[in-house]
Amino acid sequence: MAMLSFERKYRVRGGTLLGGDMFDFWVGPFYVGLFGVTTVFFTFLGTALIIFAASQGPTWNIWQISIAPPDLSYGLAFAPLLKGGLWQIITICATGAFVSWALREVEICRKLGIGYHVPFAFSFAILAYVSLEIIRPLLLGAWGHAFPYGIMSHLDWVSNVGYQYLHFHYNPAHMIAVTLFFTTVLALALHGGLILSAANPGKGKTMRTPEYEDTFFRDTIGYSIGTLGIHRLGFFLAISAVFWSAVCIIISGPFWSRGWPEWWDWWLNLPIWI
Ligand code: UQ1
Repeated sequence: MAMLSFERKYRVRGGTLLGGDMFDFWVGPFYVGLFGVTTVFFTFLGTALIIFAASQGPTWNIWQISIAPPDLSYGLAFAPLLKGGLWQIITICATGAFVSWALREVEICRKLGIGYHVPFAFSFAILAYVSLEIIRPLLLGAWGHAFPYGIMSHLDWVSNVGYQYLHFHYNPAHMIAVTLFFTTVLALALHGGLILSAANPGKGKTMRTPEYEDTFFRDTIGYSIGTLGIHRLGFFLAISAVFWSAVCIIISGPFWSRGWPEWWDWWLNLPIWI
């Protein structure tokens, strides 16, 4: 079905989670919904506050602008606006915008009668942000443990927090996360390559079918995961990478405060070495 007639057929009321029919409409190609309204609200307020916070800082150099969380001494309390309070409100706006976006995706899935896989996957991206900016600071007892909003400053934060644990690559959950990230890009490269190869057999030749794709992998490694399977694998690898990233940073501090190389002493301390 052509896209325009398909949209006419499916642009019907219903599927909303909250607000009933009140915001159940489209603006051009975009579905709005209550969560479209809240996304726009949090995004505009958050962006305006970022620009205002930057205006109160020492520079307009895009690389150097930084909006820092409150000092550790404020603990989990609200801080004055120019001493981390803006960072706190910006964080509320960012989380509100991300969650609104996910819920708007859910409403669109419900309208279309499709599964919730896209908002489910996106919720892992939200988890990554929330782990760093909310869950870990809460567990450590101060907003000052969160990262600052700045292009270079957030990179400095990552570097500093890494060195605080001496050598972050010895963090076992970090090892699992990195392995999953690399495996994700390997899977996407194989899949992208395979699809393009079947779609481009050469000038004047007809596109190849999935049997050709399966056969390529059966011939090379004796196994094909299948056309649906490769997408299940990609989905699993990608969300697992984010999940273990969240684990690796949340255990750093709240559950292990020494250097990560030292964590491996459990191996040397096994009673099997006599
Ligand atoms: C694969 O087996 C497959 O099925 C035909 C695909 O679908 C199009 C793929 O994209 C890829 C990459 C594979 C190979 C993957 C594994 C895990 C054997």
